[in-house]
This record gives sequence, C-alpha cells and structure tokens, in this order.
Amino acid sequence: MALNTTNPTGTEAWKNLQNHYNAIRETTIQELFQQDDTRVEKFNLQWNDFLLDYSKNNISQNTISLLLELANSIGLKDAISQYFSGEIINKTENRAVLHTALRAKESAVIKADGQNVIPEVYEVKNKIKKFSHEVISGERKGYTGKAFTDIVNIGIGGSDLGPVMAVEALQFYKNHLTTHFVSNVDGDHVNEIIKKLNPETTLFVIVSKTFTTQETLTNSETIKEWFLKSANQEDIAKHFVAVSTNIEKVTEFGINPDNIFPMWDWVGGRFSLWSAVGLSISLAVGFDNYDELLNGAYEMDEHFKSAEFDQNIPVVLALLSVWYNNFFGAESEALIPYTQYLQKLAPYLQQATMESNGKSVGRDGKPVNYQTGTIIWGEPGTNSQHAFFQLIHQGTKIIPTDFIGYIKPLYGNEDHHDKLMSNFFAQTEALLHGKTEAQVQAEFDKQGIPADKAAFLLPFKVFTGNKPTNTILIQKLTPKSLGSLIALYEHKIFVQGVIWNIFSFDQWGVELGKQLANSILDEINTKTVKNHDSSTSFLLNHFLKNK
Ligand code: G6Q
Repeated sequence: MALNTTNPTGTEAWKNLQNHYNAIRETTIQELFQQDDTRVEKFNLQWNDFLLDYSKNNISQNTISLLLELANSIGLKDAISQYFSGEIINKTENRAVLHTALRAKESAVIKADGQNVIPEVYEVKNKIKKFSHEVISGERKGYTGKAFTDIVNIGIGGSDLGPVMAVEALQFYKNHLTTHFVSNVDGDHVNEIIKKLNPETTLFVIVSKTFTTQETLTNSETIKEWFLKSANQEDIAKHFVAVSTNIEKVTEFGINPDNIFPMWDWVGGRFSLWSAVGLSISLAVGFDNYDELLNGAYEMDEHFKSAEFDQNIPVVLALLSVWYNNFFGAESEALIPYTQYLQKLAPYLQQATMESNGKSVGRDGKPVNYQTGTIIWGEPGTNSQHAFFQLIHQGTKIIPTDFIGYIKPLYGNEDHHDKLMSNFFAQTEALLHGKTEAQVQAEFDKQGIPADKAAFLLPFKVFTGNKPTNTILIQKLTPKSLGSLIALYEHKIFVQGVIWNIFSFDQWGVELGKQLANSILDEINTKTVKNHDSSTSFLLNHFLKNK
C-alpha cells in the first residue's frame, strides 16, 4: 500500500473548483453574510470544548461541496487509514509515520514493520513517568547530594521546538524546576544559559534522534566540559540523560545506558514531542499533565479518523487553506493566538507546516505545476495588532488568518480577559466588514473635519474588509486542550500534503544545509578557501582575514 500519486489539478473536482472560483471571485464575504443571516449556523463546528467558526471565509455551501469532492477524489479516506495504521507513507525515507501511536491507548495494536509498537511506547512512557517523579520529588539527586533545580534541554529543530513551545504554553501548570533550552550552535546562546546554572543542581537532557547533529553535539560537549570543571567523569551519569535512537553514540558520549530514553525512526523530528523528546515537558509540568497533553492529541486523532469530512475540523481547515492557496493565490497564513502562553506556537507550526509541505516534487517524482506549502507566521494578539495588523487590514495581500482564543483565563482576571477577548472578536469583525467611505465620512462629519482635508484623507481611512478568518474558540488552555490543538494542525498538514500529492514527512531540503556547512567548516579550520562562486569566496576570505 502507498499513497496514490494523483495530480490534483487533473481531477474533475479541481476543474470544478476553478470554474467555481471564476464565478465567485468578485463576491465579497460581506455580501455572503448579507445574503444569508443564518450563515454561521452552516459554517461552525463544535467538538469537545472547541468551537470553530469558519463562516467569515469566502465560501458558499457549494464551495465546501466541491472541496469535499476534491478530498474524496484524491482518496483522503484511504490516506488517513494508511497514516494511522503504520503503512510506509514516508516513502523517500522508507518509513511509517506513527506519531499518533505515541498517544494511542495501551490496548491498541499498531504495527510498524509487522511489529506492534504499543508495548515499547508504554515501556518508554513508564520510564518517563518514573524519572519525572524522581527528579521533581527530589528523590534523584546530583553529584553532591542536592536535588535538581534546573533542567537544560539540548536539542535543535524537532528536538527543541516542540518542548520549548509546550513548556512555555503550559507555564501555568509548572512545578519548581526551571527549564532552559539550548539549541543554536551559536556559542553565545549556550554561554548565556550556562552562566545561570549551578552544575550541582542541573540536569541535562540531550535530545537528538540521530545523535549526529552538529549543533546538539557541539553544545553537549561544551556543557560537559563546563560541568567537568567542577565534577568528575563518573558524575556525568547522574547529570546527563539522552533521548535518541542512536544508543551506540549516546553511550560513547558517556551517558549511562539506564539514562537513555529511546525513540523510533517512525517518529519524525517535528512530530516528536509526544515521544521521549517531550521528557523536559514532563519534567516541567509533571507526568500527569504531560499524559493529558497526549490524551488531548489522542481525542483529536479519534475525531479526525472518524468524523465525516464536513464535520471534521482538521479536514475543513485544510480544505479552506487549499482553497485560498491554490485558487485565490494566497501565499501565507497568519496564526494569532490571543494568549501570551502560545507565543511559540507560530515558530513551532512554521517547522511542522513548512518543513512538511514546502515541496515542489509530486509523489509521482515529477515537478508540481501548482502551489504547495503555505508560509506560516504570527504572534500573539493583542501585541500583533500594534505591529503587523496594518498589513492584514489594508495591505495588498490576502492573508487567511486563524484567531485562537480561550473563554476562560487561567488566573481569573476578568477585566484583562474581557479586554483581550473584545479585541479578539472585534478584529475578525473588522477584517470582515472593513470601513466604508460613508462610515469614514460620517466620522469626519462628526469630528467637524473641513471638507478639503476630509477629501484628502478619505481613501487612506477606508478598509475594504473581505479578509478571511477562522475563529477557534476553546474553553481553557489546559494540557489536554493544547494537545488537541497541536494534533489539529498536524492533521491539517497531513491533509494538505495528501491533496498536493507531495511527501510531507521527509526533509531533504534541511539535509543539504548540514552537508554544506561541514565542507565550509573544513575550509575555515584549514584557512584555505576552495572553489566557490565569487561572492562566497569573497565573504569567506573577508571572514578569515578579520576574525
Ligand atoms: C524535523 C527535522 C529536524 C530535526 C533536527 C534535529 O522533522 O528532521 O528539525 O528534528 O535536525 O535532529 P536530531 O534530533 O537528529 O538531532
């Protein structure tokens, strides 16, 4: 079994969508609302404590039917069942894609390579549970007999972005341990962290699936060297643990085999926070909260697997994204959470989305003749309103935007929360309606602005509106709802990749960077600039001369 290789643009559904787009392109979202005042009833979905309102989009019921027809003609149902059942859908790396198995129930049977993976998944989960408990309770101690106070996660890319996002998002649920993240090979990054640490009370979690990543190994060596200035070689066993598939290399580094948390090649880096890569999340918020995060993702998995496509939140969001990306020519999507806790959500989803779907060769090995991966960006509201919202409101580009908000604040401060949420609602309303010339003129009249000044200013103060948004309103930011939210976007990415006929789970573009940097490093070390284009040689020579 394999995912099919259908070029979506060759399907009847795509042609119908193109004709439909040509017919409705001039219709505005405002007009759609005027035509039907029950519109929101047709375009909202409620699931668990999530509400998705997608009525503020340039869609009719016909649009949705045609998008669903596209999903069906591309074989989405079958693709979803291959994804969950451990088929080798990551063909270019010859791997299954089973991050969903990491949050499955213990009674599940999910096979990779003919072997049920669930017993191993639970073995590692139990190890995470025991270890987290021992560190948090102070039972596990450092080399001078003191309990740990600080955790340092050393990893990059998928071995950093998930943990850093989740620990930040779940700060409210955190215990007394302080968590730090070292990722960049920039020595200033690691030194800024080291200066805050006491070696006697710090636990280092080295996270590297391959244990060959230059950044992570360099940072780990630097930290080990610093640690050994005050401790002995045998103390490494107490202070360093590793999450990896490469047991041999981890042992070579000096880590006690008991302190290795295994992972598997069927978990992609950018989808790995559900594996032992999430160890620092479990240390930061406790295993029970970590397990709730997994449980929230599991419930979203069940929803995605079983809900009809028109009732399926990830499917609907993915289809809307295809609609704007491939028919309206939208190049990017913004993601605006109205909570400061989710400030790392956009960088996290940038990797998940752009590394997965930033591909230009179809599953048939041929260059695609249509647009694929969207560019994702965003920052929390209300901060972003005071920054880049100008462009969303009055710029020339179409930027479909997801607004994510919560009904309840965590500290219960209603005054702040009502102000926050009034902005949340007001923005999507303003993006929909804009401000007409007549409204602007009425404001000028009220303010008594002279006619010549008003005539000059008027065009600058008009907002066209007609800017598409989705509103995702969730009851409360909890480990469980965060798990569901992340899984929602994971499945959206999957659906998009299936439709675009690309392999979403490899990342050859990232591998190139790793190779290139290594050969230039040799040239820097030996101070011999080899054959490059004139620009690169000029830059390298300038660097070597002035360093
Ligand atoms: C994610 C990518 C990439 C990876 C890092 C770290 O999907 O593959 O971001 O996670 O390159 O790799 P290691 O975990 O092997 O150090």
